[in-house]
Amino acid sequence: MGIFSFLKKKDKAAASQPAADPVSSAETVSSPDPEVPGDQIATSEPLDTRLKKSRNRFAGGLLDFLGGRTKVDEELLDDLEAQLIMSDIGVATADRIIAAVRQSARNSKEPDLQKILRQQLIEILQPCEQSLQIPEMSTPFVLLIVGVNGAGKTTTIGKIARQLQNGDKSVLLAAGDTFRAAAVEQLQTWGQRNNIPVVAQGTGADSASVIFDAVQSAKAKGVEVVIADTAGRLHTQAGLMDELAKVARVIKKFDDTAPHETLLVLDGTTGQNGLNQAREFSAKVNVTGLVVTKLDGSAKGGMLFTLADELKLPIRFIGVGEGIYDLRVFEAGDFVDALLGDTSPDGSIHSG
Ligand SMILES: Nc1nc2c(ncn2[C@@H]2O[C@H](COP(=O)(O)OP(=O)(O)OP(=O)(O)O)[C@@H](O)[C@H]2O)c(=O)[nH]1
Ligand SMILES: [Mg+2]
Repeated sequence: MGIFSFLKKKDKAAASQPAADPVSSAETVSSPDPEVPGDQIATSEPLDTRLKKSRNRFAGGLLDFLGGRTKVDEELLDDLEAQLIMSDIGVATADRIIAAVRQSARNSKEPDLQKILRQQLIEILQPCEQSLQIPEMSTPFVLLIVGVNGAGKTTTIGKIARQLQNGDKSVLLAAGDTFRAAAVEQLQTWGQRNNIPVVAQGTGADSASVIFDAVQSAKAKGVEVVIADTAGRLHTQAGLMDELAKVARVIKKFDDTAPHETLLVLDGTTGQNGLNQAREFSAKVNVTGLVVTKLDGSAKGGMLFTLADELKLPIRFIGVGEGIYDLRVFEAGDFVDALLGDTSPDGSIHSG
């Protein structure tokens, strides 16, 4: 079987066997399953349609501002920096973008500010464009999902599980959110409807032991991937934050290379707060990748640039809706294009 890759758009275009391609088969589904939560709003819309609201917030102001400005001087760059900061890009990152834009404009005889800006934005994100790979292993690949309350953890688990399932990977879910009464039920219901086993104990059970049991059970059944849900928590909840570190420690007793991926789920509408969350969670567990959700909503999108610039962590996926297929492998160029709008041959950008 080899390595399982969550496919990017360009990989999808190259794939000759659509049936073996989890993402494209997901996106071409035309008849949603009414029994599956989220399937009612399954979508095959392109990314720029899903990010329309974010684009209006991010680029709307930027494009109005850039329209008709031809001279690149310090006043313009100051104004541009202010616009970037208003789009949720942190000050330090905005500074770096402006320095790069200034340099690039100086090196060009007839600087095209929009093109230069687009290029700089892509350069910041590019190193974080690293899709999640699941290698062939003798023990289950353990994917631990962490984040604050309501960030979109459980929804993201459903979306990832569906992509794996469509790619013929066997999956088992661990109901590690033992804190909130409805959480175990939410995951169990979803698992039943999708034929994905869920290992759970009651509310109040020890999260680490639920996840440990799940990994053991997956090993016994030959299941390839375990996705472990955890309770939402704030960095100020010391007990819950310590519990996360314990979860990671306990899993290691079974397999000292696990968890193989710890995904931090961040709500894209929380702006700069995402950076603090990433730092706080990274202090407790070894965060190996990010998922930024809700980019279809009121997010401005600038948060990703700050995350990329400050943390250099892989951004594995972006969440672009509540539907089961609304999870995209992160691609820097695609994201920037969707955020800025189409660039026409004359270099001008249209926001839709
Ligand atoms: N619009 C939109 N909504 C999303 C996205 N991802 C998740 N949501 C919604 O966000 C809400 C919270 O999602 P959950 O998956 O329950 O979040 P959670 O992190 O598991 O929450 P807790 O378990 O309470 O900590 C739900 O209403 C989801 O439908 C997304 O990409 N776009
Ligand atoms: Mg949850």
